[in-house]
Amino acid sequence: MATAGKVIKCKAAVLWELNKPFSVEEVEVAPPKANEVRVKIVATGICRSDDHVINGSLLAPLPIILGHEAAGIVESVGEGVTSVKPGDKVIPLFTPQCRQCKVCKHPNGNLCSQNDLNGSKGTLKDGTTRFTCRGKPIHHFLGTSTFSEYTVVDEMSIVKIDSSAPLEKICLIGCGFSTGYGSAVKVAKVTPGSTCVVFGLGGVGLSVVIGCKSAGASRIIGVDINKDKFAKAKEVGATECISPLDYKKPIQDVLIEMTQNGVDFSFEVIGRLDTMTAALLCCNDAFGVCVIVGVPPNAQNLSFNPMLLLTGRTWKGAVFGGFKSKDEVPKLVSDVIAQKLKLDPLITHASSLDKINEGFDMLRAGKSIRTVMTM
Ligand code: COD
Ligand code: ZN
Repeated sequence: MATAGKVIKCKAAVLWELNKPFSVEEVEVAPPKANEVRVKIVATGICRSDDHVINGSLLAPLPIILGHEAAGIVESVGEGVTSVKPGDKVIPLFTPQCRQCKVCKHPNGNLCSQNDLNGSKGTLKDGTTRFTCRGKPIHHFLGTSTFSEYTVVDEMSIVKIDSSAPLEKICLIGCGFSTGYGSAVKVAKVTPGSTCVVFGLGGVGLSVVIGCKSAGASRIIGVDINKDKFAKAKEVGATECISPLDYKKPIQDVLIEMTQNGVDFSFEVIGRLDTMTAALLCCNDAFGVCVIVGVPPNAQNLSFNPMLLLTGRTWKGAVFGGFKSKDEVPKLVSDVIAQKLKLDPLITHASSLDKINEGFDMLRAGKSIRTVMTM
């Protein structure tokens, strides 16, 4: 490509300060160094976790280019890159898979030790950034930074996908869909005939519902304070939906009554301590499994009576649906292409990078599930 080895000037949405709108402006994107890949982003979704950075509940260094749910095409590669080449369709991976660390070598975990989720550095693996804007270095987000026409990622944070994949849909595999779906099928391991409850019916929560349904759950109860979310939840598989605002009793007591002593599997997909407690309490005390999917507010703790676990409950969590990203994303993409998995119900709005602030306003107002911006 004519741009290989050169700095690319392009448009990106830069977040300079917390609780301020993005500024869409020209940035310089340096060429990839060794073991790095420069990608032309084709489509990127707006996820609540990006908003969590803006409002300070997820810590990341500023200024920063956010965005972590995307699909694109490789523009150029640095020395030593072997798993992708220019022209390949790819998905950036906010949970990398280095294949060298203890977690990557373990059959079960997926939180590669090279992840930038905990105590975010905001750089690539070598500790530096490839973005500058108005002469200042701009941080990377979770090794992905997809709210930019071009981005640079480490090779461990990108995977080649089928060349026939529709990028404006498949981008949801980069976060929301996989996070929710995997939480049901891989983390909870939902069983046929079981009863499940999903707290929070946003893009991730709906993907949990889809996972519960595909695993054969016979009863899937959606819980949300916004009743506008119920129709879509039922469309993708919820058998009933309730709002905590309609009851005087705590919602866990309502659910325990509805299900004769609690559900088999519960999922918290909001990111609030009170609903995390309710999710734990509403699962059956002897065999219930509760999965934390939502990101809790920064530096807040829960305290609870250990008897809740001693009786037999399981309390667990995972990022990215427990999927080992480089290994499992291509298969998820193939399942979408084969129409075994459907992403269409999750995409409510199509937009562009110039309208990014409007896209976030719609998410905050509860009006959108997923807005996908095409570049
Ligand atoms: N009770 C019931 N429902 C509520 C409440 C409440 N008190 N408060 C809010 N809700 C509902 C809202 O009405 C909304 O429908 C839903 O909860 C939340 O949905 P969204 O659309 O705001 O959010 P999502 O689905 O895009 O994502 C939410 C997560 C919290 C799961 C998000 O942060 C996430 O993706 N976490 C995954 C963890 C992870 O891997 N993060 C790293 C990159 S995402
Ligand atoms: Zn996300």
